[in-house]
Amino acid sequence: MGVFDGKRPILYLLWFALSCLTRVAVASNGAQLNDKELNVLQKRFDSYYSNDTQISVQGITLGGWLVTEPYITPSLYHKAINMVSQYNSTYHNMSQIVDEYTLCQELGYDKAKDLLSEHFDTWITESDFKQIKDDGFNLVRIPIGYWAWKLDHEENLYVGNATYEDPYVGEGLQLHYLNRALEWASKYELNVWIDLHGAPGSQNGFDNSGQRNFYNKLGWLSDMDTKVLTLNVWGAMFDEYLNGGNSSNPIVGIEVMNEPLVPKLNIWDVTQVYYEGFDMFKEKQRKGDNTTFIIHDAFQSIGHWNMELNPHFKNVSNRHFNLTNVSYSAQSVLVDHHHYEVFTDSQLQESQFSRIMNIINFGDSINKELQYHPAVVGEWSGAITDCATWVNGVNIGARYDGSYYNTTAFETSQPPSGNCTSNQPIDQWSDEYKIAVRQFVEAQLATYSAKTTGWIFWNWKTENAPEWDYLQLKEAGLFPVPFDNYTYFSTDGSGSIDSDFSSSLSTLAYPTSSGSRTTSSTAAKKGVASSFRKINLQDTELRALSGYWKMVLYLFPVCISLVVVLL
Ligand SMILES: *[C@@H]1O[C@H](CO)[C@@H](O)[C@H](O)[C@H]1NC(C)=O
Ligand SMILES: *[C@@H]1O[C@H](CO)[C@@H](O)[C@H](O)[C@H]1NC(C)=O
Ligand SMILES: *[C@@H]1O[C@H](CO)[C@@H](O)[C@H](O)[C@H]1NC(C)=O
Ligand SMILES: *[C@@H]1O[C@H](CO)[C@@H](O)[C@H](O)[C@H]1NC(C)=O
Ligand SMILES: *[C@@H]1O[C@H](CO)[C@@H](O)[C@H](O)[C@H]1NC(C)=O
Ligand SMILES: *[C@@H]1O[C@H](CO)[C@@H](O)[C@H](O)[C@H]1NC(C)=O
Ligand SMILES: *[C@@H]1O[C@H](CO)[C@@H](O)[C@H](O)[C@H]1NC(C)=O
Ligand SMILES: *[C@@H]1O[C@H](CO)[C@@H](O)[C@H](O)[C@H]1NC(C)=O
Ligand SMILES: *[C@@H]1O[C@H](CO)[C@@H](O)[C@H](O)[C@H]1NC(C)=O
Ligand SMILES: *[C@@H]1O[C@H](CO)[C@@H](O)[C@H](O)[C@H]1NC(C)=O
Ligand SMILES: *[C@@H]1O[C@H](CO)[C@@H](O)[C@H](O)[C@H]1NC(C)=O
Ligand SMILES: CC(=O)N[C@H]1CO[C@H](CO)[C@@H](O)[C@@H]1O
Repeated sequence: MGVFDGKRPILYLLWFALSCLTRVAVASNGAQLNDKELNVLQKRFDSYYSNDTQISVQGITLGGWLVTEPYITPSLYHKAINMVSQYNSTYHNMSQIVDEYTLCQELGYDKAKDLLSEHFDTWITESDFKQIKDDGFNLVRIPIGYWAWKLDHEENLYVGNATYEDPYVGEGLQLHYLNRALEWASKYELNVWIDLHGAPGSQNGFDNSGQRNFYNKLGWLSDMDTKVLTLNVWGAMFDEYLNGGNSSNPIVGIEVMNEPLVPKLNIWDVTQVYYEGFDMFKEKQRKGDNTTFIIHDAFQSIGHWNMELNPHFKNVSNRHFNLTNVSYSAQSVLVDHHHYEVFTDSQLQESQFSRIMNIINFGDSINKELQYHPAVVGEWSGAITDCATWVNGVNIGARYDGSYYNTTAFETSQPPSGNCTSNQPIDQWSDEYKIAVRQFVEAQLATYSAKTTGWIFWNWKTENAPEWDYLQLKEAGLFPVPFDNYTYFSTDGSGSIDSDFSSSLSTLAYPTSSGSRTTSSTAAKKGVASSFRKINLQDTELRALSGYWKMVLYLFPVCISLVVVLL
């Protein structure tokens, strides 16, 4: 999860233009949708629903497990503080343990290993996988840090005979749990997408990379050591997880780096290492293996990666790497976009209507990208504020109430948006807030299901950050069960549609041509079907899958057909 939603100039421009328009056209700036706004949105969503077989990733992330995050499991961090203060009487200040790096550093290897082992053992178990399956998800994204591939902490020895010094616990500990997770995923017929969430030196400075670094230069790719180690770790991942490994391997995709933060990193460096990783990936991937190479968009605008890693645009790839001898299609690469609405002041001040319109426009722009690469919204949440305790970091406050600016060196000229309440348990939220969150979740589900290769919610669970917590949201009735059982944006035409809308509102409801999906629906089915026939799933796998759509889902390249249609 990113602590800021990147620089997407085009999107913001779009958002800005749109929110200006909408504020003029729909006279409401409130936290709640008025009837007119609801109608506009319902109309828009109606154009999404059709009898198309829904072919999309419906995923969930197991964040805060193999890479810990203070806001997901604050108790782990409180325990660490207590442990340190027990043997160090001068330690009574939380400021030194703010991420997994400092947790390991302060505790020392053995104590950190004990604490983390207990966490790995208990935070996610087989029953989570069973429930993920029962709840209808078809994919699990599992974040892991590069330090899992540390071989010997005394020698600072890593895979590929690299030496790199850091305090992290590794030596195969996380891999043991990952392998167990893969067995559970196989047992419950869930696909897995592995996500390298932490890079040597940190690729973004967010605490979820293992190492928080708000103010200084990032370490990743700043020297050859971090790059060599990254390539070694990728090599180990590809050796282990490509080519089916063995019959029970449920891995359908490997995301080589989560949220590399450009412009704090150089875009050219990131692109270059993506190419080197891809070349290695293809070198190690045997014929017949369909595992997808996944890149995060590095906070670049939608469309930025269209021509990269795309065999139809060799003029673009040649600037970085000659893939002349590599056989691949544009569909071998999937682009992962993350989207949150809470990490800038301007996002926090949006009305509910413009927040949802923003999602709709985001979906439309990703849709245009699908003719180049499949694209998933690989992180999103129910959050409409950044109030969850520690979501911006240990001892860091929220932008929403201004406390962020009291606890960091960042400044703002904006007055606070409001007072935080969503850091409280859901039963203490106002009805208005609950409605806003449920609508926001529905809007994202509807949009990402119809307009993208699919979605992955962040996160499966947390201790006390309910807006980011699927299980708590579901329990409180703020996440649809099943996923398309909408309360506010109904799929059956029973929504409160007023057919007599003013033309300005209709334009708003249909800012782009609405035809592409509906007109192509029959063709889409044909495309999927014919591409599916070409994909000879092994018999065992076929038996393991129940519905037609699930079979299709099993393979990411499903978008091939969508793309064929769109072209
Ligand atoms: C889907 O198809 C069924 C039967 O063909 C039809 O009754 C129903 O109205 C259709 N729904 C939509 C949203 O088109
Ligand atoms: C105890 O904590 C203090 C303050 O955090 C630190 O400076 C010191 O190095 C620690 N001592 C030991 C033995 O870890
Ligand atoms: C904790 O330590 C930091 C610096 O290490 C210091 O800025 C802060 O004031 C301390 N807080 C308390 C409560 O002692
Ligand atoms: C690993 O690296 C060390 C020095 O860094 C070297 O002495 C050793 O021969 C290397 N081992 C292998 C198997 O390459
Ligand atoms: C198959 O692969 C999984 C995941 O890598 C591993 O846990 C399991 O032990 C392997 N099984 C065999 C028989 O090698
Ligand atoms: C590569 O070629 C495409 C058209 O084939 C063009 O749109 C694009 O601008 C070119 N890019 C570069 C970097 O030359
Ligand atoms: C591609 O393969 C050929 C034959 O093996 C080799 O001569 C050539 O150098 C390779 N090209 C690149 C860019 O690796
Ligand atoms: C932030 O600091 C300002 C100035 O000291 C203070 O007025 C305000 O109450 C603080 N806000 C929060 C949320 O702590
Ligand atoms: C926060 O609450 C206080 C006290 O109820 C109130 O005076 C203030 O206006 C509120 N701030 C915002 C931004 O809503
Ligand atoms: C849809 O959700 C409602 C509550 O919002 C629930 O009563 C109903 O049973 C759900 N439908 C299905 C098919 O589960
Ligand atoms: C990968 O897809 C191809 C068709 O695109 C299919 O022939 C092959 O069996 C698939 N491999 C696996 C392991 O499913
Ligand atoms: C990075 C690199 O070496 N690019 C070269 C790839 O091949 C083309 C010609 O096919 C050269 O123009 C590039 O410089």
